[in-house]
Amino acid sequence: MIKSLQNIGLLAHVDAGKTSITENILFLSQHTKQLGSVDKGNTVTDSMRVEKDRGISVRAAHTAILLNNHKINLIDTPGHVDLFYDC
Ligand SMILES: Nc1nc2c(ncn2[C@@H]2O[C@H](COP(=O)(O)OP(=O)(O)OP(=O)(O)O)[C@@H](O)[C@H]2O)c(=O)[nH]1
Ligand SMILES: [Mg+2]
Repeated sequence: MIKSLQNIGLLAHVDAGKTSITENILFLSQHTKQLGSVDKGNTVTDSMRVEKDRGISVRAAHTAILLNNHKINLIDTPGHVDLFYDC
């Protein structure tokens, strides 16, 4: 049974590390078996072809973790301002 639900949006300037920290949260909470890298194009939230090729987030991506029955939604947003307004 889920005890609580929190929604966390990661918002910061371009290349601040939003996608990298999301990837680390997933890995360190044991929701993924390998730590992906933006530079290798294998993160969970930069899943579009254009995101992998360019190493930038193009659209907001949702993922979630469950810790001791507390669910935390993570929204990894793009930092490029022209893309941010498309979220
Ligand atoms: N030195 C250093 N580089 C980092 C760190 N976190 C991320 N990077 C690098 O910074 C670059 C951008 O990281 P991202 O995680 O894509 O940053 P982002 O905020 O999601 O970028 P956008 O979504 O495009 O705005 C990549 O080359 C990462 O390897 C960090 O803690 N230290
Ligand atoms: Mg990103």
